[in-house]
Amino acid sequence: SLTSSEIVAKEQSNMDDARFQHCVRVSETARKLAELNNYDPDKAALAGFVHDYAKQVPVEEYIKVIKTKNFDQDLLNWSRAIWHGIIGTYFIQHDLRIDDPEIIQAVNRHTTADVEMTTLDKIVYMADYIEPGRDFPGVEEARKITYKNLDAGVGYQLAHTLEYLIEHRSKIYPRTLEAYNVWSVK
Ligand code: DGI
Ligand code: FE
Ligand code: FE
Ligand code: FE
Repeated sequence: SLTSSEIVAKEQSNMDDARFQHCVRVSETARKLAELNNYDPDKAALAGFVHDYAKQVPVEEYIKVIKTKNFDQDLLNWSRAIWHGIIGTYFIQHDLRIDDPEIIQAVNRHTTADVEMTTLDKIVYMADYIEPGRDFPGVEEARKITYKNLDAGVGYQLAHTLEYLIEHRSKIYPRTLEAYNVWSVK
């Protein structure tokens, strides 16, 4: 496996500085959420750090990986917003040599969430949403809810993401909708 400074160097060279700083803040926020929810803080910090490793991988490279690496071919109908979590795991395993199945699953689920979520899945999903660089209407409420109750944070984020996607007439990934039905519906 790679040393942590090798992981940091690879990550830094795979994205611009704004994205790298976001990953650092998600890592710190994930560590905090782990401490509050009795989860391994170092593992949460690593998962948070790598979660967007593949965010700026070129479209052509994604298409090649979907076609040659046994991914569901329906993924060709989506875009980088969906790919960088689900297929991002391929690049994290291949380039960063991180194989921990809990970390890989948390990255896979970090954009869409899922019907079943482990504590680490929830930590990464919420740290990405509430890290201190985020600034959108409702982020303060999201922080307050999430620091009090991680599950309630997941429900809050899914409902607001669905509202946002519908408002912009964006295509909803079925897993996002299925997760909303589990975590947000009263
Ligand atoms: O990678 P980040 O920007 O840090 O955050 P993220 O991985 O949570 O991605 C957020 C974006 O993903 C946001 O613009 C909404 C979008 N997204 C989430 N669920 C869906 C989706 N986009 C589409 N088209 N469909 C979804 O179901
Ligand atoms: Fe992301
Ligand atoms: Fe997210
Ligand atoms: Fe992110």
